[in-house]
Amino acid sequence: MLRFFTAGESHGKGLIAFLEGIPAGLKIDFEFIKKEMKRRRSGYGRGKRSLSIEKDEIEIISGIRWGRTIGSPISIFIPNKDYENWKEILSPYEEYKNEELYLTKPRPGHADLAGALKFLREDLRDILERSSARETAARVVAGAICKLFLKEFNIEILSFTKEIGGIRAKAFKLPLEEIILKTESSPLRCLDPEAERKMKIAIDEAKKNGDTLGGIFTVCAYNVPPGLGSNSQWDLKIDGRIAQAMMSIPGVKGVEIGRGFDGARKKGSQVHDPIYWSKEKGFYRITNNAGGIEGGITNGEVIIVRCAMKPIPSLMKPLQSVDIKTKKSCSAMIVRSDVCVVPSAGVIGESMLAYVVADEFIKKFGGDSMKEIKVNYENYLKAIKAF
Ligand code: EPS
Repeated sequence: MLRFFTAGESHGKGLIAFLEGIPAGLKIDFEFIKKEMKRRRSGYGRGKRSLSIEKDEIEIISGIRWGRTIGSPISIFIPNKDYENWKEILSPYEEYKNEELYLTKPRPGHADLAGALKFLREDLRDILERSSARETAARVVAGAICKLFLKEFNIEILSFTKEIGGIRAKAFKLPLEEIILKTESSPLRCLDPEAERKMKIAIDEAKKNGDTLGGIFTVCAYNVPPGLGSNSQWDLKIDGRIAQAMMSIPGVKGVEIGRGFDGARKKGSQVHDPIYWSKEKGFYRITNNAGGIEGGITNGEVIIVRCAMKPIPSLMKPLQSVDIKTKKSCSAMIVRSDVCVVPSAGVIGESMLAYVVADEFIKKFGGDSMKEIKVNYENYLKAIKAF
């Protein structure tokens, strides 16, 4: 079983990613991790901090020796470069406490007020520091290791931007390599250049108006074997686990798998994917409306997940709010932020999907070492072939 946690405040000393359960002997490609961190930090619509302040260099604390995992918990530290400017505000020591710095004007749509009520905190900073999407840097470092693990079994995960500010990209049927090539050279990680041009204009417009934009991103996992997840109990269904993982990404308000909500408007005969068999391929489908999952179990087709992200709640032209100290009506606080983070959210979605698929893979094929898990996996593939 894989376990994955993060810790750290947005402007604190740094973030920690903790990953336990990756088998021993996995080769760690540090360049790959570096690239993944950069992919998350970049994108048109990002603000000053992620583009020019943070570097997301990683420091391995444990679990990796001489380039390979050793089976012990992996912990990784990501220092926050911006901490230099926040040392006193984020200090753990009481002598730095300063009530004049309290933030008391919650942003509608942010965790500010709900969190202040939950933890009974008078300074909204105690809430917003942890609910900031800066935390997702730690998810991506853990996700990169899960991806490296999955690559050993030829499983690849990618994402692309489907929609920003209501502008929808055309659908393309492209091979895996081409999707990767096109998204990696696009500032919005979008496959449709015409839609991307309009999305960029919409982002510029939102920025000019002190506003923000949300959108939709798609995450896919290729070459996943059939049989991950289970139909036998509600909390073992892999689609349920994926939905929870995706919904945990800051700003995500909707998740669909395969045809999702659109399938609800169609007849059964139009939605379900007919089954075929050939000696070379085994069981296969021509369509994939199920998004690679049937009955909470992977069916061997590509896993397709689509996530809806609301616009960022930190507005330069703030909405109506109430001061939690005075209870007087006010405008919500204004804080430095991004305008649109949908392309980054796609990369974070890849990490979350990589974590769930790697966890299910390890559960099914077991093993404390890569050698052991590879033998178990080969045996399962043979059993499926002979079925
Ligand atoms: C974020 C607000 C911005 C972003 C940050 C997430 O930070 P700040 O308030 O310091 O300007 O830059 O994202 C990152 C730093 C990052 O690496 O993703 C927020 O409130 O969610």
